[in-house]
Amino acid sequence: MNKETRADALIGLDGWSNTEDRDAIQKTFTFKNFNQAFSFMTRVAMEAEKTNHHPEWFNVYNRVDVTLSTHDAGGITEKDIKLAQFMEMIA
Ligand code: H2B
Repeated sequence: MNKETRADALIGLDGWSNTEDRDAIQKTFTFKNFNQAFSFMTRVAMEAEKTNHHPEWFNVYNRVDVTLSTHDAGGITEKDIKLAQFMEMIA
């Protein structure tokens, strides 16, 4: 995905930014508690399986750090933007 396309996509994705050290995007989601965070993760997991596109993430209590990249492509693709949009829709 070229720089312009990505920049445009990021404008519509609140709180998402480019990862420093690799071609990926990231966001930290903060919820009220663990239950809310894990519910979010469960819904994202269903979508990930459906679309065969999976997040890298790290959870501590109410926080979920998400990194999205298309491993097969070695960088960001439309699939990552779609998954980020899905996360925004349900968070
Ligand atoms: N998820 C992500 N984020 N990137 C991929 O390239 C990818 C994936 N590839 N989920 C899929 C699974 C692939 O490994 C399997 C074999 O279809």
